[in-house]
Amino acid sequence: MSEAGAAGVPAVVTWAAEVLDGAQQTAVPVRATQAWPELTLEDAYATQASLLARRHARGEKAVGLKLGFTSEAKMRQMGVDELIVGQLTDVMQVADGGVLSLDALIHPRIEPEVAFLVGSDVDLADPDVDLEGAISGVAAGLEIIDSRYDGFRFDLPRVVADNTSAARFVLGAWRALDEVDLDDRAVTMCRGDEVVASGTTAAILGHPLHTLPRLAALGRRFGLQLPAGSVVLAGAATEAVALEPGRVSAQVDGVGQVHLVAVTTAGDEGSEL
Ligand code: OOG
Ligand code: MG
Repeated sequence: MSEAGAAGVPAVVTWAAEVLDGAQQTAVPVRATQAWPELTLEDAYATQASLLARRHARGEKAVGLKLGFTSEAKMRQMGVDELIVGQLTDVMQVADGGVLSLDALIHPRIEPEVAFLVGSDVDLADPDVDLEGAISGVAAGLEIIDSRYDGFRFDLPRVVADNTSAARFVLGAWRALDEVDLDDRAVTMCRGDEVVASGTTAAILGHPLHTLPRLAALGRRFGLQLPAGSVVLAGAATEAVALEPGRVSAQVDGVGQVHLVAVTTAGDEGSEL
């Protein structure tokens, strides 16, 4: 890690967390080109932890973890080629079918997700942990990402520090994992009636369950936790698209569907409502 400041935390970590937290709260992006060129990946995860500690101190509750860049489509779109993990809180969750105001977001994008429900406590510090064995449910999801960097431009350490662009998420109804076949199922995202992204669950590391050992390894390396009841987003199978006012839905064949309605206070809900 970089040079340590007070309490052994590198000064750049505290500074980056404060700046990214402020950018999220004010919806004013940070210039990626000026954002801490010395930040290492270790520093970036420490920054993410510091950022989340600030949010938890404001009363937000940890509700799960999200993976990023588990599909070629996402890696290609963003120019990053390593799997990353970010953290979800209760205030990020929008009810299925709920209304999401875009006013507090910078340049939101939306992507379809496969979500898992962790049914029993797992100790990610245990190198032999069976995370798949602890999964009790699966659902279709939507993730709204909103990079706190200008132009949605970043590299690996910067997107990790920014909590992997996490902004909001929506979950469809849970299905029991053993009732669902996740192998090569169609994933479709629609804006109104128009299909805006389509892919397959096979795009997610070959099969969405393949993300779980990778998540366990990242969780162990960076000290993350996944108590019973946690949500896991396995990563988008398709590219993300710009989120504009209107209805957006995602469907994962054989699993279910989920939707939200995006609005601005100007009252422009789009024509699809
Ligand atoms: C980073 C988040 C990536 C996914 O599903 O791959 C992610 C970004 O694209 O800004 O959530
Ligand atoms: Mg995602």
